[in-house]
Amino acid sequence: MSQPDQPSGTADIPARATAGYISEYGEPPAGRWAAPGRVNLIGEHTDYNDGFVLPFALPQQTVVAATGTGEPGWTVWSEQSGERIEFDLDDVSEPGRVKGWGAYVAGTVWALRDAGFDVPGARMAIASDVPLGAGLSSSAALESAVLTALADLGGLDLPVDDRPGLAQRAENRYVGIPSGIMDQSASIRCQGGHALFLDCRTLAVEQIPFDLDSAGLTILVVDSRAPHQHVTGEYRARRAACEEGARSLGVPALRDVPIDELDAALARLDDPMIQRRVRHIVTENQRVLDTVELLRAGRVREIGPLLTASHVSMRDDFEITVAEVDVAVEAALAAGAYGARMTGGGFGGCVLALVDTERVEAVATAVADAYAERGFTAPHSWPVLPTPGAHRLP
Ligand code: GAF
Repeated sequence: MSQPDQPSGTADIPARATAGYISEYGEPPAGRWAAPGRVNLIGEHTDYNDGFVLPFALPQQTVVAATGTGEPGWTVWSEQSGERIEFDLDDVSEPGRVKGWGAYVAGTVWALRDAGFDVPGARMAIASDVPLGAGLSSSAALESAVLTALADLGGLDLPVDDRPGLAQRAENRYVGIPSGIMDQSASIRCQGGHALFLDCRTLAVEQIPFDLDSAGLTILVVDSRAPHQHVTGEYRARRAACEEGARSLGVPALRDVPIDELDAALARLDDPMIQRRVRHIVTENQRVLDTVELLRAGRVREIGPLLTASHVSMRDDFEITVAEVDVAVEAALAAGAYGARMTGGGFGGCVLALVDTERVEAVATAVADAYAERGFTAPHSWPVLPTPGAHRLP
């Protein structure tokens, strides 16, 4: 647990955004806005099937230090890239004009303008400790932090409930990534000490108390550091398979297949691959509902088997895991975790494990040892607690 480059989750990110702002623009910013990354406790690939998810926000966050300029045009410096970019109204007149990390910022401006908002011009400096490419929603954190900053600076009449959809639109339409609504919802709508139970069809949310401390439990996040390959292509393929399954079954979305009709539904599908995809989504939705029931009853430890069953379903039915995440899950379970699963879109990324707080070191060490035995790049592990969603910093 002592790797030097594990995410810090500490208060120095706001200070770094401020320092970057001052060094780039020669004066302090008007304000600073933070938005977190997320882990998804359970409910994977269910969001674009109109289903249920249960993420919580991480201590790792993206901070935007910003000032309105009073004229259309945006200048953005990013600590991670060391670059400063500029874009103007022309660049946000249609999707795709700004590329790279700047696309997430320009896309957010585009989505707001496209929804009819008068977006203020601004200078921004961005710092973050949400690991990139680890499946912890670094892009949603960036979109959400920028959106929150611009909404505040411009005094935009934009209810919190409507914000995730706009941030998602920036990613879907401007950047061109076909993600669902979960990550932006988590980054914007999560509350400290709670997991966010989101119905991705109605967008209704319930804040579910997730009190790990008083149960003597910890969620350990393990970054598998497996190289992400073909992620967007595989994600698109999973979406397409789910849509085909829903079409074949004559339902608007796989959310509409009740768990007690799953066997009959599977019997109506010819393609074994589509059967597996459908089974994952239908059983995963049920696992989210079961997890929520247990958490409502304060039976936190008992969610462990549901987490592990979710992993097995992602491994065998949805086929989105890789050796590194499977090994992390197996090693965590063997070292005493109550449950463990890959979290996020898949093909690498992170695993979360529910462990007794006193076993955190032992579980992290067991995973690191299992990686060393197989010659995998050493994993990074750190404990996390549910933190608040996007907000203005004092
Ligand atoms: C990625 C996507 F961005 C989310 O919308 C969700 O589909 C997730 O993968 C899988 O649950 O994070």
